[in-house]
Amino acid sequence: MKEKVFILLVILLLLLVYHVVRGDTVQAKTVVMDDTIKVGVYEYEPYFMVDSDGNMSGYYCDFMRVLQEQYHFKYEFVIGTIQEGENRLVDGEIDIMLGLPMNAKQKEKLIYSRYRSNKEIFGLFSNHQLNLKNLYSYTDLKVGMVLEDSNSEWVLEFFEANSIQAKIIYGDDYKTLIRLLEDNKIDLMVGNKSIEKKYCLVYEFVGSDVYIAGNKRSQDVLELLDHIIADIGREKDNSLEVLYKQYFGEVSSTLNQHVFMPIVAISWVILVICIFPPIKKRRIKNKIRVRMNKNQYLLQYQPIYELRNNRVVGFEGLLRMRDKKDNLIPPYKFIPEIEKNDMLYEVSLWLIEKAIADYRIINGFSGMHVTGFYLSINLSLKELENDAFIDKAIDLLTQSNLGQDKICLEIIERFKMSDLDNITQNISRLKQAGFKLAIDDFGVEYSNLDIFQKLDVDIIKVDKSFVDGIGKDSIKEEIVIFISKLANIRKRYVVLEGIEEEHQDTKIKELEHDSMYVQGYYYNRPMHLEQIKMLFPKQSSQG
Ligand code: G
Ligand code: MN
Repeated sequence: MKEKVFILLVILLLLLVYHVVRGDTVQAKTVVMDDTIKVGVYEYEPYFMVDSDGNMSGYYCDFMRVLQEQYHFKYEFVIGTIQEGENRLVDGEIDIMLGLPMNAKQKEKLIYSRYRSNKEIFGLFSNHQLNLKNLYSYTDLKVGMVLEDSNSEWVLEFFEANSIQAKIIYGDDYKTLIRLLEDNKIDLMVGNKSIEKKYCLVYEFVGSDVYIAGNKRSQDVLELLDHIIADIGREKDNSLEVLYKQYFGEVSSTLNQHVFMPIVAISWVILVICIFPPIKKRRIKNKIRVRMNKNQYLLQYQPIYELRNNRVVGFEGLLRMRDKKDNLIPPYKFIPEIEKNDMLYEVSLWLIEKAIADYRIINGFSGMHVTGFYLSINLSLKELENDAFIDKAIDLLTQSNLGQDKICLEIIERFKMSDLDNITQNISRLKQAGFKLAIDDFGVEYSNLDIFQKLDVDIIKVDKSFVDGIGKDSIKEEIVIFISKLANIRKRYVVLEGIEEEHQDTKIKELEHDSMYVQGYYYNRPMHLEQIKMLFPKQSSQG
């Protein structure tokens, strides 16, 4: 850690020296620019607006004009979303982009001007008279945000810090959010201060600085603009300052950057050491929330069969992710990120909601309404131990009116006996509310037969490692037989999972008893909802 700080300080010192030398030579250096500079902008009042006749106006229009008056160069605007602009910049289709925050996604491929174009004021707006206190009383507060907006992170952080429960609805742009607000589909939206005249400002934020960004090939363009801005800054009646005042009222301290350079540099050290890691975490959290919101996560389902009559009695929902190219990503590639960023809590709630919705769909397919038919999802022990999580899970099920025993929570058996007391109460609350409960991967690690007695669960899922031993390893096979018998006596169901071969199926059929279920690749791989519909068109409904 000490080394890191030392290296940073050296870099800083070099930066400062460079800066001083450069500052002295600004005037001496002249840059000749013949080509038209392509300037990326995005529509955002009052920075850049286009009316229905295609007339452009706003701060950035005037800003570029002021620069051009100082030093003649040719430029044209290329309009798009922030994301499009960033991509165009990386691909070299444009030379610079106005108003890009430092935390742009592809920032390694970009360079930034020394001049910060603005410090942004934005806020939470409503079309009702609301104040901050009102927000706490909402149980179902809906907040609109623009996807990929760097400001969203601050707002999410704000909600989290103030324990305000909010559901985030993402829109593609600010116009969409305003429409949602007008239609009362959202209670609040994140927006620029310019809409303050029309909507009630509930809370004001100061956003991140935005810069003029360039790519590796447009370094000379950025230098030119920096020089022009510095030149204007030296004039007595600084026309950029006048312009800024005209749009934003107060004087932007960012215009006289030279004075602030050491301060800026020191804040960078603080940022790198203390603030970046939490921001990164918040960004990942936000990304995970966007994925939930856009249904980029999904459940694939694997059938669970009742051995006695080959009926499907349920499905285990397995979490998958779809990437931008529509490929399915396996869980080991994305679940660690969810866990590391403490998002399993939210994702697990999302899973419950998803399973409830999917239950209604699958149960609508012919033959899928046998007695006891259920969907199960996996839950970690950490969530089971969390009382707040249990409250929310119960709320979701109760409000859905789905009924008893339709959703099963599979809990991975990784607990020691000492944990049991903590969780027995939560298990009984969940059961009372209508959840089925299963112990997953039973037999591994702290296997303890007392669990049969102590935990009031409905289903025991015997770990695949034992099932693999059927016909191969007599001890493992005996364990499977023993657990199955015990479960039968204790009136629990048993699921033998991970059955892959015919001989296992044959052997299991010899052991079979009334409450034995099976699951595995031998029967089916996990599948999408549509595949379920096609694979089981005529399963007879019994019971
Ligand atoms: O721990 P849990 O039982 O929830 O794990 C389920 C995982 O096992 C899923 O990822 C699922 O795809 C996988 N699975 C299900 N059936 C089989 C099987 O027959 N063989 C193997 N190797 N994996 C299986
Ligand atoms: Mn499972």
